[in-house]
Amino acid sequence: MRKLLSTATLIFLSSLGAKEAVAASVYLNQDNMTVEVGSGTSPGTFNNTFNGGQTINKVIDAPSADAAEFHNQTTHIWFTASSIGGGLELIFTFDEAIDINTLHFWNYFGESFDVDNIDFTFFNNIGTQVGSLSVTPALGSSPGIFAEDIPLAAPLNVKSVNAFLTGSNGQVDFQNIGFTGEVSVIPEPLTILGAGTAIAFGTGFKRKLGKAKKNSKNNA
Ligand SMILES: [Ca+2]
Ligand SMILES: [Ca+2]
Repeated sequence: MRKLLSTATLIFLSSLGAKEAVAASVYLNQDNMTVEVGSGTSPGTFNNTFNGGQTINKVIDAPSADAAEFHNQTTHIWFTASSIGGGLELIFTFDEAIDINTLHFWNYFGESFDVDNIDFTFFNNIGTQVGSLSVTPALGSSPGIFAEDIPLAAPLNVKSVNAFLTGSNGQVDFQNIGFTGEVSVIPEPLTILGAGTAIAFGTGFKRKLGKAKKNSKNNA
């Protein structure tokens, strides 16, 4: 029986392994996530951020993690908190659950306006908080601003991320946020059904074996 059960377990694990093997690295931007300004944003002003009908989407429009962006009115976000400690809250929602491993952050290049701290909170696909951590991004490059790649020890199976961005002087100015991760490997109902069938089969087989043993004993 133990042998049969472990065979069923092996089938189950190997099906998981097969899925992990095909999991590809994915860069998250406006193509596979959304962003909105959170209600936790402190009192303050967005300055020129939304001039001319521009939207918060310009925070996730970098086409790749290594793309350069130039600081102008159409590319950056600038928020000024009314008091020190205040900040901008952004909520990112992924199309599917992701195991995030890297943050890409295009910061402003001057200390008077750049982002000094980001508090991240992570949520799973049913909206339960699954972790949090803080990062202190470096100053951006100039004139072309490239992303700083920061390893994120984020929990697995993240569906949405809350980011609270602050500057020590109340200024929050940056170009983009992006993430890299892998699509989470969540066992599908069919896989679980398959494993269950294998276990049931094992139990039935064992019963049959027991019966055969009994019969041979009787015959002896
Ligand atoms: Ca941008
Ligand atoms: Ca600063």
